[in-house]
Amino acid sequence: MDSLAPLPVAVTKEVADARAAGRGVVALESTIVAHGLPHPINLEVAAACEAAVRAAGAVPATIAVRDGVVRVGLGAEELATLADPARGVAKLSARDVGVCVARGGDGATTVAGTIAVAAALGIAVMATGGLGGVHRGARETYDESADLVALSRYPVCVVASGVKSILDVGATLERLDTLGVPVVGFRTERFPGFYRRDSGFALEWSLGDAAEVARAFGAHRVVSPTGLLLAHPIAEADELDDDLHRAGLAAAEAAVAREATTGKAVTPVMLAAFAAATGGASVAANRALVVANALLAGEVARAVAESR
Ligand code: PSU
Ligand code: MN
Repeated sequence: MDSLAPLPVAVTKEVADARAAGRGVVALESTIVAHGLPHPINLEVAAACEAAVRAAGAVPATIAVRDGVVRVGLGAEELATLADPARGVAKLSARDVGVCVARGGDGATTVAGTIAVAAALGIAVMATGGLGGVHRGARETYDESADLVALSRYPVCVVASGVKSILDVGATLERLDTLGVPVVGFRTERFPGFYRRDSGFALEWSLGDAAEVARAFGAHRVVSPTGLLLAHPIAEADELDDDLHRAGLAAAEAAVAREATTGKAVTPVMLAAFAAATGGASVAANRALVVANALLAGEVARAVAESR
């Protein structure tokens, strides 16, 4: 059985039963809860994502570290702790998980941290809102999310609404190409723009249903060790208005410049500034897209499980 042994791991009964029965499991990240969305909407979104995975007939496994234990599936108390801004839990990329466990700490996993754990456990599908990527100005700062390298390293199908639109989308797509990560649209030939349906970039591949995605990912895994990015656009009704989106982007960039933000804080600071500048409209869009991604991930996980 795939495991994280000898690390301390706590798997919920729901997830353990699903794995034993060969049912579909979807890994969910926890950084979006701890650092990506404001309190208390973050808690509501976490619950809605889990419900969406279940509605698709799969089982959600939200991943985090609590008291040095890797948690696969979270209870209400653990979620509340993560979601509480006063606790200021650590943001764990793949490189941070081991150190946090050894220190007995608490942390929320990013996409990178989540797929590192998921891959070790044999969980093949994960959902998030928008993948991290190459930041604007990376030519000077070298700021590129470890999500990209993690996707090139761990065989997990990540369902996301493209990458966050605060990023340099073109540069991110070039890096995914270099890293050998397939980028596949779900019922779209345009790379999604997170809060918007179209980032302005075309896709080479598009698939039409979950079974087709499961087949494509299964075939990909035979010839490559990388994960796959399934690009799922936000629903038309939930898209952020174009002018609001532009205002949000400007505010996000201004906030990072004003506060001279660097490192792990860049993305959370940008998302918070974006939310303030759009009067919370970006939070509503983020909620809608991540829940829709969780639902689709549940369908893909089911199809993957059925194909085994
Ligand atoms: N998607 C969202 N909101 C988020 C994130 C994704 O809709 O906050 C998080 C994920 O955890 C992702 C992280 O891995 O943002 C990227 O952070 P960074 O740019 O520091 O790698
Ligand atoms: Mn960064």
